[in-house]
Amino acid sequence: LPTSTSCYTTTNAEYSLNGLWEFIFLGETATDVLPELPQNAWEKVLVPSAFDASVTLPGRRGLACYRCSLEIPPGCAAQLWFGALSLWSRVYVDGQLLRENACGYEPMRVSIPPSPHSLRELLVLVDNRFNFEITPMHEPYFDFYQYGGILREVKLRIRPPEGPWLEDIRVTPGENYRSGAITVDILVGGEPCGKQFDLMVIVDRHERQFLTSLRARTDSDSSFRFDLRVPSPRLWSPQAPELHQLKILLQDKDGKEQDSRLVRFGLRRIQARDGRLWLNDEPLVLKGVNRHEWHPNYGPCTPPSQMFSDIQWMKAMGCNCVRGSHYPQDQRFLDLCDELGLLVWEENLGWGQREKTFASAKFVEDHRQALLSMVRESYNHPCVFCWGFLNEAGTDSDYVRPVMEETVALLRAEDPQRLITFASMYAFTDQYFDLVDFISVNTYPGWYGCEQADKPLALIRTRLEEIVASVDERGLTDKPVVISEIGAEGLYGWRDAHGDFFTESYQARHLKAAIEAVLDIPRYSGILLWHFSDVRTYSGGRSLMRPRTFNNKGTLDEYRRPKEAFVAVKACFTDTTETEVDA
Ligand code: ADA
Repeated sequence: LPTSTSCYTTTNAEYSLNGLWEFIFLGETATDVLPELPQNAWEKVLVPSAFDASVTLPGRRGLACYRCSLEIPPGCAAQLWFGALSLWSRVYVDGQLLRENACGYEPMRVSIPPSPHSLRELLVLVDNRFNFEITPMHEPYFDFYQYGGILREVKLRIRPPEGPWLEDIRVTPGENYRSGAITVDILVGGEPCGKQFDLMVIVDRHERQFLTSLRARTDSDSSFRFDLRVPSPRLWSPQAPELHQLKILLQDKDGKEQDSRLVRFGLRRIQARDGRLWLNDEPLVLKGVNRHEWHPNYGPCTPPSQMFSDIQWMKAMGCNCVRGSHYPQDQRFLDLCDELGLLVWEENLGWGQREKTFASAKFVEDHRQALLSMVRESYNHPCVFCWGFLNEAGTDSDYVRPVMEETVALLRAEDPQRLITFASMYAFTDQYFDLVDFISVNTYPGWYGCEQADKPLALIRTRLEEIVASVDERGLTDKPVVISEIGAEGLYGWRDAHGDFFTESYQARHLKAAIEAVLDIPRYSGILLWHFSDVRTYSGGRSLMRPRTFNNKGTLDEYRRPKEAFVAVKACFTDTTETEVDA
């Protein structure tokens, strides 16, 4: 556990800091300066977790402080890696402010400068209050509960006493990916250190190969690019999720290892062309769900066992894809999707932001930074097939144009191989469909606004036909179209002979109609249902549309108990006629 630090004695290693930390809830305290911290009243808290999903502070908002000690060999630099700190955070080591973050789900690296002392104090301030000036990314009107805390893993990377070290490695499948062609980009970090080092690689478990020598260095960061070939290539797909790995080593002239990193990757190609999606040159139809990382027992910090069973549920339902709505994904979830074979749409934090938010320079910068971090952390996961951004922003208007254009340019520059999209709520009036690789539409026919309709379910197919007709009328015939959200609320256990709104059977018939239409209309390349499981949201303005203050559009309820919808979706996605829940 991180509070017992005696194991942190070797250099060039990575340690998990998950475990019990010291914690204090400071409530209304201001965040502008490091507050005076009491000597007593510290409790133990498990990291990762959300303090406002805990037994003692459910639903509380305010400032909280987390503390643990680190042992870093004297003179060594180190790096902290945070999976997610939400909503706002500051990281201090030995009282020195090292980093502030306001993006919530942004994975973050923080460099710790060397010190002559080995015992160091790590202090993390976290605030989950909404304050537009400080956290313009977050708004209380989002349709999912936003929690506070150290929500994901924390790691400590000890650097070698002197540079260089391996900062980042990106593996990109090449044009000839089928024959194992990859491009490897290596970023070497660290202060100059006079000596010579060799960069070596081991592909899968083959012989160690020499890549290049690093001369005595005068700068602090250098990048290198190599074209390599995987000797016995196997393609990655959801049906056959084959993975390869490479180990990059930095060694000195006597062969002594200075640093090393193992990277897993997959050989696959994803494309959007001729109005269709293609995976490994075969047509791809997305069948999937949107998924919030959430469970009543853990809030937004689901453990790997829960992630694993969520993936089992999705696969049992016949899904080949999941949209990680609406923020970057936990790296452990992506690892599982790599291995178990589930395509992932990863997107940055966003929900319905409008003019006020786009006018904030801080928002624009935070958004840019969050995109860079998301791509950097998730680059090597073959399961991630596209980058999404800013769910349901004001894309029928002009004021979003600079951010939309910059976002697409940034993602294209950072990653030449993945597709780019955003989920739009403006099927007929969106102004930005031409920017992206495939068009994604969130639409709720047969639910919102259909109260007066005689046959609300009949609206579904009509709307879905109108959407693709409108896209094609605008001359976007080469762009694949995906329904990125569609659904209706079904309250678990609410079975009623009338089969009206909110019953399990209405929801099941609704999703069946939607899936059948999408799979039948050739212009569609897939459907992502809203939603995987029921999820907590806010009361506020939506209370009367959100029984229990939950978004109840899950095919499973929040405890993963299947509704009738699950059976219906499974039958449509797997083309079977099973009526029993047998997953
Ligand atoms: C939107 C939004 C989702 C959810 C959904 C709903 O399209 O993107 O996060 O709020 O609507 O249930 O209304």
